[in-house]
Amino acid sequence: MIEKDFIPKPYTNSIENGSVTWSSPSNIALVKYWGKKAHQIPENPSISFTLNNCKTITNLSFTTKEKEGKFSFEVYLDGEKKDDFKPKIETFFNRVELYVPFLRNYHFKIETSNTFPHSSGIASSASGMSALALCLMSIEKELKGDILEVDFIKKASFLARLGSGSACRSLEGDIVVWGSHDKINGSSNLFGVKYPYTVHQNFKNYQDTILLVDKGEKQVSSTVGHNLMHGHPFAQERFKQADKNLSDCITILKDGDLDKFTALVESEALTLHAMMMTSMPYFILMKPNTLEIINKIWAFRNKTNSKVCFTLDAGANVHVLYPESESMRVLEFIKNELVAYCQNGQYICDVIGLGANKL
Ligand code: 2P0
Repeated sequence: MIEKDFIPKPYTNSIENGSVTWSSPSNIALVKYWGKKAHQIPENPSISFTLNNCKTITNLSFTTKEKEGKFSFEVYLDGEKKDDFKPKIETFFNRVELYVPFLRNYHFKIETSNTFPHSSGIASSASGMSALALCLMSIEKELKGDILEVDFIKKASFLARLGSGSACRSLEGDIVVWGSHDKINGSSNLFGVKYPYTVHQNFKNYQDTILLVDKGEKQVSSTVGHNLMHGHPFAQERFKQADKNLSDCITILKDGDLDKFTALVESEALTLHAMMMTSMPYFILMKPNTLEIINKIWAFRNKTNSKVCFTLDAGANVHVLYPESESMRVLEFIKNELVAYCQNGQYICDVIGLGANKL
C-alpha cells in the first residue's frame, strides 16, 4: 500500500454531531525505533510488546461548524483545559487532514485521561495518539457507512504513526512490528502489523514492571533525539543492526529462548542510549539510579539464574521484563532491592496486552 491509498472517497453519510471513546495502551519496544525519514517513515523496523494497564482513554466529541474551513479543537486532560497539548495535536491534524478530510467540517473537543500518573515519564504519546487516531477512524466509519475491521485498524495505525511514530504499534496486541522487514510478511513503514508468526508459551502474559526513576520533564524530546540520527556517525550501522536484531527475534520468539531474549533486549536498550550519548549535541537520559537498577538486575540474575531482564525507553525509567512463572520472586526482588531507587518508591505493574478497545 502507498500513502495515497489512505485518501478516502467522498463520504456517503452526513452527521451533525456525535461522540466516540477509545482506550488505547502504551507499548514497549524490544527492537527500538530511533531515527526517521520525512513523513514519519522509520529508518529501521521495530517490534514491541503492547502493554495492558498503562492506557489513555480519549473521548472525542464533534459538532458541525457553521462555516467549513480550518479544523478547530480544544483539549482537556482529566477535565482541565490543556493548551500546552495543542501544538502536538495541531501538527497531527495538519498531517492527517488529507486522509480524514472531515476534520475541517467539525469543531472537536478532546477529553483525555491516563491510567498512569501524569508526568510519570511514561510515554503518553503512543497511547494518546493511538486513542485519538482510533476516535477519528470511528467518525470516518460512520461517515462512510461501513469499513472492514482490517482496513479500520490499518488506517488507524497509519494515522497514529503520523501523530507519533511509536503510536502505530499500540492498537493491537500482543506483539506488533512497524517498519518494512523482508522476513516479516505484511510489514510496512506506513503502519504497524500484528506479529504474524508463532510465539512460544514463555512469552504468554510476559510481565513488565515499570520502575519510575525520574518523573521530571525530559531535557531532550524524542522528536529531537530522532532527528539527531541524521548525520550521526554510527547511524547506518545501527539501522543494519536493528534489522538483524528483528530477524533474530523471529527465532527467539519461536523457541522461547529467554537467555537470547535477554541479550537482545538489553543490548537494544543500551544501544538506544549509546546513540543518544554519541549524538551531536550529545545527551544522557539515564540517571544514576537507572544504572543502579541495571547493576542490581545483573547481580540478581547471576545469583539466581532468573530470566529477568531490563529495557529502557527514551528516559530514565526502567522496564523490568520477566516471564509470568517468575512473577512472585521477581516482585519480591523489586520490592526488596529496586524500589529504593524509584522516585517516591513508585512503580507500575504491567503485562503484555491485547491492544485498544472502543468504549
Ligand atoms: C520506540 N522510542 O521504539 C523508541 C525507543 C523511544 C525509545 O519511538 O517523533 O514518540 O513522535 O515519532 O515515537 C519515542 O519516539 O517519536 C520512541 P515521534 P516517538 O518506542
